[in-house]
Amino acid sequence: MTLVSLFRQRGPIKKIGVVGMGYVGIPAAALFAASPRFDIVYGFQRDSPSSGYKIAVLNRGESPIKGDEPGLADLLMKVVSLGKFTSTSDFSRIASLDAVTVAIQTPFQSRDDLLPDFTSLKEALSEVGRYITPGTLIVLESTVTPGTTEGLARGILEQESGLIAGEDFALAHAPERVMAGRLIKNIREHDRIIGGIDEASTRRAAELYTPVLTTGKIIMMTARAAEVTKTAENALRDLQIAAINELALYCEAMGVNVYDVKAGIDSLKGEGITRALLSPGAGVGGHCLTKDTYHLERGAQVLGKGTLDYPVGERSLFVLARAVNDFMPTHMFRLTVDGLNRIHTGPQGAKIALLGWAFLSDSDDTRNTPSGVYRSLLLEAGADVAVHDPYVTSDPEVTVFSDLDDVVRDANVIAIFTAHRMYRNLDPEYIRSLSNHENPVIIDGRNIIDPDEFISKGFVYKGIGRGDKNSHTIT
Ligand code: SAJ
Repeated sequence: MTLVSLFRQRGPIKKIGVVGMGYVGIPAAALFAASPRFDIVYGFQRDSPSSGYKIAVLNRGESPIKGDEPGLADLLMKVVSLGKFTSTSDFSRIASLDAVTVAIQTPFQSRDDLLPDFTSLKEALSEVGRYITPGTLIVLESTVTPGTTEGLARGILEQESGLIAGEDFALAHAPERVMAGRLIKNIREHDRIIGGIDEASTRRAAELYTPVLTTGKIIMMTARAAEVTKTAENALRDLQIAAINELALYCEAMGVNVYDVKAGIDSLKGEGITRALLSPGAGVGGHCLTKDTYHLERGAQVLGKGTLDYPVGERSLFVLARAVNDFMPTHMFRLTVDGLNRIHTGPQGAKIALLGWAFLSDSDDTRNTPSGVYRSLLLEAGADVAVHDPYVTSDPEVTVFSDLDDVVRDANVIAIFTAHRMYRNLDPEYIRSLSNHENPVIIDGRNIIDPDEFISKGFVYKGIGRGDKNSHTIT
């Protein structure tokens, strides 16, 4: 019996499982459950010490996701009260389902050897494989190294189930494209890339996602093309940021304001000729852009082994972009030292006010924050660092203060790392009086303050890309 006839026998998808109750799985499950096309959705979550609590929270119709997620809490309360969504750690229920999506995060052990840490993903796939039945659809939503769906995932699922992918069950990759703060909106409105290991799998996966899309369209391709699309769309964003960061470093060295250059270049408009410059800054954090390049790279090296044609001895442009972006916190350290040198002192014993611990403006997400690299460099140089962030209440690594005055008081240096709204209207006079120094140093990592306002009040100013201001005379 072919896969298509198995689908015909089973009928349209009615019962769905989502594995991994994280910031990807929860909104996906809620949206599936809210659709009249589906009867029941199970949210599978390992009853682990760190995440097991989510099961009870979700079954109360509440969201365990921190931060503001418009529409999610109401949706969860609605689908739970309708009895259309249940969270459980009992994976055996998968045996009664038509489709199961897997949204387990895939970090990297270390960036040096490009080895992804698929431990959690493997565990989840083994659990799923144990219970799938003929005619089930399995969809990987996690961002994975190209080749994983048809390789590692297919292998584990076939091994555990004794079934054959493409004959007994369908397998596809539909990468998530959600951004914290816009989870529900992104799932509904972003186009959805759907890549099956074969045509039948692709079509069955399209049947699963079509009902949750509002303005988003389905874009079909192979599983491997879908894996490359997802990792490349982030590698390319990282590359765009690296390009403007490198230009900012050049502009500093040449005594030019990078924002004049950006405005100049952006003035080139028209079909296919805009340069789409992004913003230079103190660094790139988060867990999308900091890892997806390495997934893409590994895919090209493993799948392309022996066939990849590339300039001999040249480093991958994407990996070099990562190096440029990862250099930016070090550059912020260099600007800090230069600023202190201008007032004939150095980092040893200096008090640094680090403004912004979140990796993204007006967010509490601290994953891979560039601020961490800067703080470590300063501690190594013998400085004393106090961290402020209006949104981050606690962090396993550092004490984060919420009172700005406490952090700025007696500081030699004020370094802005995150473009949080409240940092946009720092009052130069007030900050200087709090610092208790004649010429405090201010480092603007996100171009959110006016250099002249601070220079005129006696600050030593340094800004990313501000080659026109970084050697100003001190008033
Ligand atoms: N950043 C810059 N300059 C820029 C843009 C960002 O330095 O011009 C820095 C940010 O400060 C931050 C980091 O890069 O530290 C990442 O910023 P981001 O806006 O890319 O936010 P992410 O990491 O949450 O990226 C996510 C990605 N979404 C998914 O992977 C599903 C990315 O593909 C989206 O493009 C991005 O959200 C988005 O557009 O919101």
